[in-house]
Amino acid sequence: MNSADVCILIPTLNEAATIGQLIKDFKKDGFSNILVIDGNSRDGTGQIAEAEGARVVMQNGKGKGQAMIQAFELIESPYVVMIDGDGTYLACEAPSLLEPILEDRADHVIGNRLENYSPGAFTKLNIVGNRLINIFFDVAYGVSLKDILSGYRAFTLDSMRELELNKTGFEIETEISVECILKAQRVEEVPITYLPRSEKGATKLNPVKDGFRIGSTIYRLVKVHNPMFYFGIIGSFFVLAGLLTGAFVIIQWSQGITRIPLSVLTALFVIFGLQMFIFGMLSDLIVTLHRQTINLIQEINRQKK
Ligand SMILES: Nc1nc2c(ncn2[C@@H]2O[C@H](COP(=O)(O)OP(=O)(O)O)[C@@H](O)[C@H]2O)c(=O)[nH]1
Ligand SMILES: [Mg+2]
Repeated sequence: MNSADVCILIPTLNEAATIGQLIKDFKKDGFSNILVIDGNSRDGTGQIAEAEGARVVMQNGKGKGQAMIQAFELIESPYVVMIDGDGTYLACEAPSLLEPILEDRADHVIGNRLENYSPGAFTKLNIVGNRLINIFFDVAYGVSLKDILSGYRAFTLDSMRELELNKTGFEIETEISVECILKAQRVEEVPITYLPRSEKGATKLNPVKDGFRIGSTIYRLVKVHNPMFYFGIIGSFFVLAGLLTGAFVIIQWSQGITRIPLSVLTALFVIFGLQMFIFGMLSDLIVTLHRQTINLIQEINRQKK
């Protein structure tokens, strides 16, 4: 591999404490094609990056997601490594992320932080939140990925161009992971080191607010992949509510009290809940048939080539 074929993409927002060293490390390892997409930092991040020889582009909107989407349009190198500018990831591990791609085993490689992280790199809340989000993702999408929120990734330009991305904030990694699954890309995970943030720079991620956004993104996007899961959760919620009110109605009835309005409500809950399951089954059918059509089209396209 020619290292000029690899674009190192770094989103930054006020990372003056760490960006210089990170760029130096990449250069030392032979990667000189470095693109910094900066969120109009006010601490001189952009100037430092430029002085170290990176190409610096100011993002024209807000949020890490918007920055990444904008940057993806600018890249022309066949391989891309994306990495946070906060010094929590090691530049020297980029080759191990690229390896599965260069060996043509994968289109998209995720650096898995959760196997080998330094003490203090994650807060307790972060680690619990990360694990829950990954379990939720795996159940919803039927895959076994361990760290879908990782910010250290490698992929091919072609595979990245296939992804349809819209999220502007910290949901971007979630959306990338979902899109890789929806586009049936070959995704592999490689264990990486994860270091604590430097004391000088604080995280921009709010664990509760962004955690909730990430969870709801996983849920909303699953509709077109696994509709039974999507509608099943709504259905279960209503059936459960119906069982609770129903139990109350029966207990009261056995004591000689008849609760007519609550009985009607129980019936509505249960009927609506079951209807959601039927919706789920029908949508599942549509998605399966659609997938077969897409596969067929891809097969025909491949034969044409
Ligand atoms: N361009 C740009 N970069 C951002 C923005 N928000 C965060 N970043 C960068 O994205 C990377 C990850 O953000 P960080 O706060 O470290 O999130 P965490 O790693 O999930 O805690 C860092 O390099 C940030 O500087 C933004 O709005 N615009
Ligand atoms: Mg970070």
